[in-house]
Amino acid sequence: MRLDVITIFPEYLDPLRHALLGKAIEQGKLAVGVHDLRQWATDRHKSVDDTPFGGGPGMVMKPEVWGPALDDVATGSTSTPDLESSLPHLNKPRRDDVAGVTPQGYGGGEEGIDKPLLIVPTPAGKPFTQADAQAWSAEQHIVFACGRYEGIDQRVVEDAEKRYRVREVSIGDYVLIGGEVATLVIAEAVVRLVPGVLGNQRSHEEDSFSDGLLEGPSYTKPRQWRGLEVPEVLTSGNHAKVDRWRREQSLLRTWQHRPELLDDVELSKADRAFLDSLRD
Ligand code: 6GU
Repeated sequence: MRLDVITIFPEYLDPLRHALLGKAIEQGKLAVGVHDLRQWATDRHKSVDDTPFGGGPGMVMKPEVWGPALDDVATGSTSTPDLESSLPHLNKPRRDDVAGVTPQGYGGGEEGIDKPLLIVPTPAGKPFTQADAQAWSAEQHIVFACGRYEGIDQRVVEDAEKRYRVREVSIGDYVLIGGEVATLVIAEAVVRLVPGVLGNQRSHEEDSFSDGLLEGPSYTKPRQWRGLEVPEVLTSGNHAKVDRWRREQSLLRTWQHRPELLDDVELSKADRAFLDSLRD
């Protein structure tokens, strides 16, 4: 997979070189290019924004700068070197390393799969979900356009449809200063699902959201710590009981923190009985 990010704050994207993503770069499973938008500014002051038509506060990012930037990045016609991994990596296999997963697209009508995917992070976008992360993990080339200020001239997004499949997405109901941190969030959620990057297939089949429920609590040794015991069922050796207990912990957490998610989950008779017992 190749990721390109266009931003006026390239150093903000440095975390992409570290940890899991750094390892993916090191292993050749990921290439990342971070591009300074000002490269495409044409005036003496390298300005990238201007006052909004119709008046109002803030500034809007200029189409004459973003247009050529997106043209060049779509075709790889840039001079920026790719990011290097921060890790002098110990090529030590992890205890849970197994073959990766098969990425799952959304299925059905693929619009111009040849075009790269352009992600425009914006609080006015469609909510980003685990299903998007799963689908995008099968992409060859994803470009992120990070806007600052009051956003990017909307004609840039419209025009980009010629060369990209464009998605305007939000990572939550709050406002960030710009799209950079949202890009880090989305990139991490997507890249960890690229086959061979995370290592352990089961660990994301059991992720919160993958089955529509939140994950329950986890425990490790020691059995007793600061007077607190690990739940007895987990040390019982009874796998059926452990599975049932974990399912109920997931149901409990979801009921406590995200009750609306329960509307879209397939519930067994036993699940319903457990949830009914909570409501009493
Ligand atoms: Cl994706 N971008 C910005 N700038 N703010 C946000 C956001 C994205 N998602 C929530 N707030």
